[in-house]
Amino acid sequence: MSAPVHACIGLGANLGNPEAAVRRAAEALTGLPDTRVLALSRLYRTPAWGQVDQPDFVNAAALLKTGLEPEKLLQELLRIEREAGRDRAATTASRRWGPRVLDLDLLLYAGRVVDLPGLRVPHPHLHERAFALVPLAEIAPAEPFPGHGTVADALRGVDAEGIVPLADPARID
Ligand code: PH2
Ligand code: MG
Ligand code: MG
Repeated sequence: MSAPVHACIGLGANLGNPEAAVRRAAEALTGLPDTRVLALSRLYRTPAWGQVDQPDFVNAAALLKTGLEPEKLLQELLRIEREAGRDRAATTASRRWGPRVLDLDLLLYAGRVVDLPGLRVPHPHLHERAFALVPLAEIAPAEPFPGHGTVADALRGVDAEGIVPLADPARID
């Protein structure tokens, strides 16, 4: 087991009940071995990026402290996606950036660069995705983002138009 480090996870969904899927996935992160969830952002409604003819997404971000190596952490994220009903074989090849019931992305890991088949960290599109940077900057603005300074630095380079927090369901006034 290695010394625990910060890892940043992006959560997203836009099929079925995306809000419930993101909340359930956040809950599942709390059950990961050798890992603590240090912070979870609010949930945001975000316009679809990359392929715009699909429903809006619900996105959020989580900051973990984990002893899992990046490959092992990725395996756990893929398991949570599968348990939420995501079938990669059915969607990935035909619809890159298409709709999904749940997407968990390893965005940043300990300020490190990882370049393996199937796993690149920082996530190769993070610096251009306001839907990922806005929630992440809410909980981890100072997190190092190799090649881009910090999360807060990267956020200044994107257009956050149309990204709005979901109403807090507990609040009645
Ligand atoms: N995920 C994608 C493609 N486009 N757009 C938004 N708003 N949110 C996402 O999570 C998202 C996307 C592929 O992973
Ligand atoms: Mg993704
Ligand atoms: Mg993904």
